[in-house]
Amino acid sequence: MQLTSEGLARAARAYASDGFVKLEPLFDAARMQAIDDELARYVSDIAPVIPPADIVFEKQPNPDGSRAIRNLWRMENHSQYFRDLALDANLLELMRRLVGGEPLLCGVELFAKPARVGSAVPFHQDNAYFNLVPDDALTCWVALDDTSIENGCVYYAKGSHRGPLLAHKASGVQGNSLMLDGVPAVGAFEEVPGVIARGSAIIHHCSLLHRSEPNRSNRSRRGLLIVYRGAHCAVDPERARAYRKVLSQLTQA
Ligand SMILES: O=C(O)CCC(=O)C(=O)O
Repeated sequence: MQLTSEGLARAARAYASDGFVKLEPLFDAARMQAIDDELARYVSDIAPVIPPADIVFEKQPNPDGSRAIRNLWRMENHSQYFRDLALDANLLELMRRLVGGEPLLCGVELFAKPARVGSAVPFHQDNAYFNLVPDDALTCWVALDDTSIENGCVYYAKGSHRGPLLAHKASGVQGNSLMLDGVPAVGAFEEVPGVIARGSAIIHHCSLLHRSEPNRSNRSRRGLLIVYRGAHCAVDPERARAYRKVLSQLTQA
């Protein structure tokens, strides 16, 4: 993907006003095939030997009884391919524009949402996890499968990134420890379903409210997430302490 300067400006405008922007497509068929190949290698050869904290399984097994991967975290630490993909010069140019400074890679992740057993992600703002000031961080969510309402696409609350960081509490969901404390008032925001084709992506701001539903279909819904922040952002120590407190309550429970 290489955006013209007009394309970059258009993407930056949509991102600033809505808190998210679609890139249709981001990667071509050859790149998608290479990502699939590396992911297959990752699952068969790498996942069995990564630290337990870097993989989360669905509570429910696959219909054939096998364990279903829900999330893979910190993939850039275990695969040079995914690290290089995230540090692609064209991608970094776009991220530089959107985070308003030098983009730093925070992580490459998989939200797998397997057919039938893929679980929901509660409403949250990513900055409840990151605790960054200013909140110049984002996620580039790349569709490895076509997404739909039925297979659990992500829903984005348009414009909600302009509000403050809201209170979050422990969610009890493995893989997504935090959820918004309460639900946004009905009609407060327009919720936009992120229905996109394989190879397309949606970039969302870390203060944007978003969520996803279970995969009720027979089709997998894999998202590869690449997270960046501006080098000028710093972690707010007080908020980070509050987040660690929630985490420690979870591990003691
Ligand atoms: O993929 C999903 O279902 C949720 C993704 C998410 O929470 C995120 O992109 O921050």
